[in-house]
Amino acid sequence: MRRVRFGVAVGITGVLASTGVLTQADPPAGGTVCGRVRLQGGAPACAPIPIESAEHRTSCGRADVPNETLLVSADGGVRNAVVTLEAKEGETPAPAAIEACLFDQQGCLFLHHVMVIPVGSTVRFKNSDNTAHNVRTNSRRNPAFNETIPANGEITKTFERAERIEVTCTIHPFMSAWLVVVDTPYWAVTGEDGSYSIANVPAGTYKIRVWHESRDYDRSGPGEVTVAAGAGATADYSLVKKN
Ligand SMILES: [Cu+2]
Repeated sequence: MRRVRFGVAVGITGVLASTGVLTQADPPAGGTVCGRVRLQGGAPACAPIPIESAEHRTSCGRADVPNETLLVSADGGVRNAVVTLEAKEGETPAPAAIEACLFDQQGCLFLHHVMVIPVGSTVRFKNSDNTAHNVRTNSRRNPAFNETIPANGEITKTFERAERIEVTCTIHPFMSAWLVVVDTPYWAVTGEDGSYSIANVPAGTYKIRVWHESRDYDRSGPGEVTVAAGAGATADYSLVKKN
């Protein structure tokens, strides 16, 4: 498996994560898959999450934290949805692992609410606060852990299997985030407006999946996408409230 140093796999596509640091031959001419993930109907009010403990309010320096479980732009774009492509026929190429992805805690928040990493990647779970945090992974396919990270400390873990992992801090119950481990090089995380783009995808037909942490919504949109060399393909999705 190829390894990439110093990649930052956050809020960008897997292809971009490795751009500029690989020394292999240029990838085959490919196309781009792009689109938006939008919420159907009105966005629910997501009030900040109050910090109940006076001790935590003092150590965190705040009275509440933003509720990041469903971030929706003014025109309905859904942030932090994960879009992945898998080859429909034949093997999907193995993604390049990334060393030292930074999963930081600042201001009693996980700095990135959703992070995508390719399988085999190593993550630095860092605590940039002056108060202790904890990292607990509710994982099944990768070894689960539950470790305290002292103020300004960090721990390093490697994730070898594809899995969507909820990450929490057992000290501060209002802290949660997601680490999404993917076994494809073709992925993206939607931005603030719900848009995504996956570039340099070799021509072919792919299964396309959209994941968002909310369990209250179904995804509506295409299940596959066909990419032509040098061309763009659009795949838009809606999150539809379950009955
Ligand atoms: Cu914490």
